[in-house]
Amino acid sequence: MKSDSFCKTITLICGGVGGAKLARGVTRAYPGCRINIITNTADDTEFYGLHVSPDLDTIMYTLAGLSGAGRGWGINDDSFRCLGQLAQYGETTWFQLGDRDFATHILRTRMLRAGKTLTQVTSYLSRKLDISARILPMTDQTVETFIGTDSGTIPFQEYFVREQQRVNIRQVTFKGITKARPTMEVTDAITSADLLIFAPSNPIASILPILSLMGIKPLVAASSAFKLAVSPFKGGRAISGPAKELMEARGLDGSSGGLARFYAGLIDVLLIHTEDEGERESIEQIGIAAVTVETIMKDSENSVQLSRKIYDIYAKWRG
Ligand code: FO1
Repeated sequence: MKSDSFCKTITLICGGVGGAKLARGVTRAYPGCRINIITNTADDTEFYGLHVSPDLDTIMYTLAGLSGAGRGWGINDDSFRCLGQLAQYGETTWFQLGDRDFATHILRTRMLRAGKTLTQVTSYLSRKLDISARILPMTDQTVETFIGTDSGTIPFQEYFVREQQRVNIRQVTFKGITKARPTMEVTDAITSADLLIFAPSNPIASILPILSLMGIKPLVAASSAFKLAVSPFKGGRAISGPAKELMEARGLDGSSGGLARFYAGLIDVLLIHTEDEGERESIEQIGIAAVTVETIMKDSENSVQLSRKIYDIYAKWRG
């Protein structure tokens, strides 16, 4: 599909795995458009003194063709010899950093220490990986997600990876969110968008940190772009990951209906799975049009099909 007179800039707002799948479809379906991918960084962390940005890396590796199948994170067929050696030295190694993946974190950390911003580092790495879409960290400042559990508060990666999401969630907080500012690149990507897409990422862990940055919600609400979100729920359950549990921890129903309340005032259309047809009425009462489609992206072809469907809905809306 080529760029046309009314869709020049597409901006995707996303986290890691669900975001990467849709980003892959959007970049293939709209090769002539300018594509911005605003990415969550609130689950960034440090291991062995290195800055790890899981969501930025998942998007980067997927668009570079280094990842996409299997686990959904890291580089396909990576080896883990460095991690094995760290284990022999008695280090904790529950976070699986592959050998090739280490290269990204080493370079990123060196550039950050030399005074580059995360936006500049991401742009540099993307260029080296021949990625044409602009991958934009939501902020250049530090925001950290913490999960309050029955036995204390832990950083997000400890909850997600070390504890395998098996703990009871009482609270989700974003340390640093009130001080952090979206970058100029991020605000430009929102104001210049013709089509603004919220990916089927975890609404609380991935989308909420972006929406919570100062000025972002009003900017999205006021944007003249066509605004659409893809639901990560199917039949009242999350397609993958702890989206339902985290929504409930924030007092929202973990379903497409709950998601419509989450996006109230921010989007025109919510794409829901065909199994969620029964939720249409409650979504439309909120003032959001619901469209049922196959939202599951098992492979690259599904991602392209979903992206084309989004375009068709947008084109119809534009008239
Ligand atoms: N997720 C896991 O479930 N287990 C891992 O060991 C793991 C390692 C990892 C290494 C680098 C990276 O960029 C991501 C990694 N992830 C891993 C994924 C990541 O922790 C989560 O998918 C996101 O934080 C949730 O968006």
